[in-house]
Amino acid sequence: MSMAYQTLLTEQDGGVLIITLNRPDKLNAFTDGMLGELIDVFKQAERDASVRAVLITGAGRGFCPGQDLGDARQRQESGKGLSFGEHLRHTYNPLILKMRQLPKPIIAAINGVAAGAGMSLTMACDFRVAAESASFLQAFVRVGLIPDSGSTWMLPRLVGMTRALDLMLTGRKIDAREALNIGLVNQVMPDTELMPTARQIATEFAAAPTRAIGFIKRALDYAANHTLEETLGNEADLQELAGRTADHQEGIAAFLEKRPARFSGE
Ligand code: LHQ
Repeated sequence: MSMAYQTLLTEQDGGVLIITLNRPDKLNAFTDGMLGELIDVFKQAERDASVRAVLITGAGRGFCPGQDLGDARQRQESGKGLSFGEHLRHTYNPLILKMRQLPKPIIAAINGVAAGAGMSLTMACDFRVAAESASFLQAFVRVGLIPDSGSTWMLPRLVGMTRALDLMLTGRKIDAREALNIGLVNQVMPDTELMPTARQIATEFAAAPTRAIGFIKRALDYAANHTLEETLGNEADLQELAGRTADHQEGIAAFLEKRPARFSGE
């Protein structure tokens, strides 16, 4: 996959597409342009069968501090452009849905501060590795806003209501260790080891049975909003599909032949 973007760097390494948010002087704050490019790159990642995992990180010392507040104020002052509600419906909401519905794993390598919608972006990923110097804040309340971009859905599911309320109502910043302790991230690495570790994890995911991973994401999102009875039915439907994949055949063959499986993603 090769694409030229203004606010993102992209690189494909084997089956891993690496996306770097690239506005380092603003800690990679979201502009409309960046949000549009992110939606585009995730659409391309979905279409391109050679992409079997996505790794997302930030350039420079920040991961992403959420909406570019300079942009947001300009839009309000000019009286032009979309209202906040329309803005969310046209940009953040489709991006977050695209990520949750991408039938491939998304790994976040959180290299620095993740605030507001930048923190939401990390939570829309499937696996989070943080650098020791990373930090997280639900910055929204600090600027008189409510958590958006899926934060109200993801954060309590990841860390529970007590902690979600604490973080959302106070907007306090937590460090990577606290994020690990409350279950917000999977791993914390020394800063210099963040990218090598995240690339290794993404490479392993890219060699996994991709279709099963897509079905697992779908099954969990379905289960979050349905009854046990409905969820059991959905599991049966998705297992039917998983059972017909080449990777399932390969998994069984490899087990019986006592060798490592070579999954094709088919
Ligand atoms: C920034 C930003 C930023 C612009 C740092 N914008 N420049 C959705 C839809 C509709 C409307 C509104 O909102 C949303 C969703 C949201 O995301 S709302 C929440 C928006 N985010 C925030 O409120 C966080 C604002 N940033 C901060 O609180 C701090 O910058 C953090 C704690 C993230 C980092 O602090 P420091 O490490 O001390 O860095 P810094 O503050 O010095 O920032 C470095 C530069 O980045 C600086 O620029 P400058 O030109 O002065 O060097 C900041 O202005 C810029 N920057 N965040 N969101």
